[in-house]
Amino acid sequence: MSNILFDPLFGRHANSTAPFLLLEGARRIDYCDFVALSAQLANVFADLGLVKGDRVALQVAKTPEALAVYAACLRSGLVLLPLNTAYTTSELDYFLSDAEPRLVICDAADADAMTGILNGAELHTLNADGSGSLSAAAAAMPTTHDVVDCAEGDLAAILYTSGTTGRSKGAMLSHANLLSNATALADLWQFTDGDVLLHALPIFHTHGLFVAVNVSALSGAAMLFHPTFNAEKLLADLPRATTLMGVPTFYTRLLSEASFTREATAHMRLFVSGSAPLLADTHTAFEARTGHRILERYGMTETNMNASNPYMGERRPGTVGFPLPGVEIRITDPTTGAALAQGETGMIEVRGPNVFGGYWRMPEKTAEELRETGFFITGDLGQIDPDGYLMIVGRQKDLIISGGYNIYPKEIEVLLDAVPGVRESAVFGVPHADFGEATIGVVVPEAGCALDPAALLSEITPHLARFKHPRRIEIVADLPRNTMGKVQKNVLRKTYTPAT
Ligand code: MCA
Ligand code: AMP
Repeated sequence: MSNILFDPLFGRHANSTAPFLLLEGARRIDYCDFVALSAQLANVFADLGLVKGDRVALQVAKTPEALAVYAACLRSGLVLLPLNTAYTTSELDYFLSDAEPRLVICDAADADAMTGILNGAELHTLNADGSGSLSAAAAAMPTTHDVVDCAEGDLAAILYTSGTTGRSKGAMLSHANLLSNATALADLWQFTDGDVLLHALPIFHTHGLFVAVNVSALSGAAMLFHPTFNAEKLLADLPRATTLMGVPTFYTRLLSEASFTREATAHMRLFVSGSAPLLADTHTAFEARTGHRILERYGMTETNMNASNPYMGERRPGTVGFPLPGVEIRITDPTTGAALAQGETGMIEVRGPNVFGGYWRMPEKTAEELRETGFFITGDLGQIDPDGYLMIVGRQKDLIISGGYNIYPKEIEVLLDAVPGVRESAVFGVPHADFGEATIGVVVPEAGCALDPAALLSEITPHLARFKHPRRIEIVADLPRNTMGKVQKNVLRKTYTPAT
């Protein structure tokens, strides 16, 4: 039997008493115990009749048990569908009806709401303290389980990423996608079993789940596993860590802590940033304060990580470094797709073993973004400097990134436009000191209609995860448009900057 992802990540540690998860209050879970828990969970899934290729939806707090569900899916050949805990029932309804999971796992407090949208799936509960029906069922199971054969193309996970024009798309990630990326990153960033990663990211996205967890497990490293990002708690654990991975908001928040000093970070080996642009100013301030240069890298849900600044060598602010080993990056004309010369600005396209297989049950969307040649059209605009460093200079896709979370304006505009009395709306991001970007909506009323921003917000927010809520809504007479009639969001951004 061989499972190309589970074996190197977890299987080979089945007898290891090295620590894997370091938790609050001196609690620790060793690799062997984690692997045993994954076997018990896999036995629960098998008992329910789940078979290779079935989907398992997971919307729960960050716990060791939740992470073990991921490992259990890998060893069973099941496809994990991790879901942001902030999603509302109407957001979840779409994901569950599209992905058709056989099993849904949620907090007991959400079980009633979830029951209404299960669509025939089984339901188990898993709470923030690790209790729930799933843990109870697992406890009664043997700690051995025959790992299911999984080859390169077998699906490991589906991660939803919102569409710029319509419905969310499920990015299908294979065992080989995840393994190749973890291998490249662990090697490039020189991870070893002596590392202790401070893990304060959520585990329902690529950064916290695949980059942080896979790189650590592949290297036999331990993780200080924090349920959420809390600067004070993070600082308290810093002396035990060797590495940290975060979104830029982590770093700006740490810089606002007086106790985050050169001395406090002297023992650290590596700080990695990604998921959103790290301002060159933050990079510089961080180095001035700590003496460390943050290593910025660039990735996407569809491609895992594409590029990274070097571990050895110059980490250049405002750039995301070089393509990862085995990954090709080219810059093309966004209209014609023709390759551009080095130094010219255009669409960033990516090809390599990291690139996903397509969108779940959306062949047309896949064909629009994934070329037959294997190049994925990222929607990010970039340029390669004379030394080969990739710079992301903008985004062609209409997207806001707030604190590392993606917000697709279209999703909010559709809701605003549906409110009676609204003629049209535009949603966009403006610079924000903490989250990088903050979401603002401008709304044009129908002739003769009086609209109230607060009332508009209360109409749309029940349908949207909290992080997608516009921080401000303005009522305007009309929207700025170019000669083609397209709304000029760049003009709106200028008008409404700063955010408050
Ligand atoms: C929380 N809020 C937010 C965000 N997070 N609003 C906008 N954007 C956000 N990112 C809401 C809260 O619900 C709260 O609402 C209010 O804003 C203030 O929250 P606060 O307590 O300040 O925030 P927090 O709970 O401390 O969270 C901030 C955070 C978190 C730690 C930066 O957002 C986070 O963990 N972000 C990481 C996201 C991530 O992992 N992205 C990777 C995606 P109220 O006013 O009701 O209290 S993977 C990816 O992008 C690719 C592949 C890549 O390259 O990595
Ligand atoms: P997601 O679809 O959530 O995986 O978000 C991927 C997007 O995040 C990319 O297409 C980029 O626009 C953005 N992104 C990720 N890392 C960086 C980075 N280091 N700098 C700028 N943008 C980034």
